Amino acid sequence: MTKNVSLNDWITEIQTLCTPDNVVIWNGTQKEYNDLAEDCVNNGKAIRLNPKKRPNSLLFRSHPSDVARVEKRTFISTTKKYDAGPTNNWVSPSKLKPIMTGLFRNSMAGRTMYIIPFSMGPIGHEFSKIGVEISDSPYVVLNMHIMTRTGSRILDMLNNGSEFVKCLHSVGYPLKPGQIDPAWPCAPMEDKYISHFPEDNMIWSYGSGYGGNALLGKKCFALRIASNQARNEGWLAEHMLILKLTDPKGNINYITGAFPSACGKTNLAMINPSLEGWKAETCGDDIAWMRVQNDGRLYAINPENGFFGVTSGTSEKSNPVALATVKDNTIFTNAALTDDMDVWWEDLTEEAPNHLIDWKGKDWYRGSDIRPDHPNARFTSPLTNCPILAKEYEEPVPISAILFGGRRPTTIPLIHQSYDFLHGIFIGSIMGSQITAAAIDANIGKVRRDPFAMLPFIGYNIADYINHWLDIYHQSTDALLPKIFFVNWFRRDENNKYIWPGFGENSRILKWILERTKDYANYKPTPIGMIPDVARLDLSNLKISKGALDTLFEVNRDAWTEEINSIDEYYKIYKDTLPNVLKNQLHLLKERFKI
Ligand code: SAT
Ligand code: MN
Repeated sequence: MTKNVSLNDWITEIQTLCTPDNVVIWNGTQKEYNDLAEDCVNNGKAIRLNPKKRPNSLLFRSHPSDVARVEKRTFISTTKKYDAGPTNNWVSPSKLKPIMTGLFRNSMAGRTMYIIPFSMGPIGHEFSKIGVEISDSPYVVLNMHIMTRTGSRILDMLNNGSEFVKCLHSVGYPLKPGQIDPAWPCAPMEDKYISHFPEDNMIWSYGSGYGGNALLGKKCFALRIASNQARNEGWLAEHMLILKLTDPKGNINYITGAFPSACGKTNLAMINPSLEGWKAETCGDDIAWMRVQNDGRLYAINPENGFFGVTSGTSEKSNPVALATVKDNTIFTNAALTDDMDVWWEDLTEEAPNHLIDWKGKDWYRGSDIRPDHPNARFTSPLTNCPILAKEYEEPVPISAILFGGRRPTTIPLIHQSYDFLHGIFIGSIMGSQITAAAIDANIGKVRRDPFAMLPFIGYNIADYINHWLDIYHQSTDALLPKIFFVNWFRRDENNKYIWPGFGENSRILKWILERTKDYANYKPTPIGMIPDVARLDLSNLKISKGALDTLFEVNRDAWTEEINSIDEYYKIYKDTLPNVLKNQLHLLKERFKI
């Protein structure tokens, strides 16, 4: 097997428990990838797309019940309930481990068990961490191959004794001899468990094959387990994109942005600036690992190696770079299939083709009142497919600004800046957003608080998480740390239409943000923070009415009185653990409004 004793012991333990038919160690070669992809096509698990249109690309269709993350079945399992905190589902390890051991027993019968060594972050980098995912899903293997650095290079590090996070995954669908395997095996909802054991650096995921439930390097490791490691080691694991911006004079700045799932992180990470002379390049679109370095600045690196983006809404207008990114070597999940064996999703073209095969494998005709693709359909593409990937994407980059944001139809202006870092922590803590299809939830569209866009991803007690941001603050000073902003591209008018054009036009706001990081005076103080002096905002060549601008930058006292009441109400989740920084900042906000 391997030369890592603890890895060998674990593999033997899991093999004995799950009783797979075969065991394969993933070496990470292109040939292995091609062979496994071909197997999936031959076994009816995947469809090969037209090689002339979409070379080396596959379409998978999930089971209709297994289409997104399942937050209700996601657990943080710590000895003490306090350590999971009020925002996580908690079950003690002594209760959860026996339940899940029972589920895992013989769960891989009739299947191949893959052992996937992987690195989150560039191989061997001081910011990086190693994991090993054991999975019985070829879909997971193919996706992990794209999303992480996998294979023998990591095995070499493990052979030299590297520590690793144990990531165990099964689709939860053992096969009896002769039983036919469905295209997308998975377990019923009540048997799905996405469990994290931070005290053991371990993840057990059972019953789902989809995205963040199953590609364990992503949300489970790089956010939930890594946020625990980050707390212990003094850094941050955040749900943030990383963007490089070069202004017309050639000045380079990097920003990060935290937005909940399916709120435009990928679009912002691949922005095509409308402002002349500005250049944007992508470092990451979903996760940032950040550390204060010796110069007192906060540096960020993308631990992933690929994009797992939402297809829905991706078009030449909204994100031409993403379209170029998915042109080949891509896995699509739950997109619709065209007659010429290519993929289609809502908004890809203005008009849908006449005929498609929908994500459930059924004929679909234009004019149908159901959509042909799933709203959480995804593409998996290597980072290196991105035509504007920054050359330094494998290096930590110093961050000038952190953006927080979400989908808020009312109340929150297009942009405001926090007065200082502590006020920024407060702004992160009160973030809210309309619920999207990225998680299975009946309340799509309803606004929920999603602090730091990390609500489903903080792997420990949220009060400690807020205090950890404070610890990071104490590692440096306001002058050197990134400036913190709150953006809302999603403000709507009385007819429920978006007011701000968004996408490339967001570069106008990014320009103001970078000016503010250099402290150019263009701002107006308001009780919630600093907003642009609209007269001096770069709105060149943009058609937008004065009324629209007034609404976009309005700080309405009545709406904010309601918002403050709702924050007071929301903060009750902390009970008596509400961190002082939040208490003080809420008090200051009320004072500024004279409430
Ligand atoms: O399915 S994932 O969790 O990987 C994507 C997302 O929800 O952001
Ligand atoms: Mn995400």
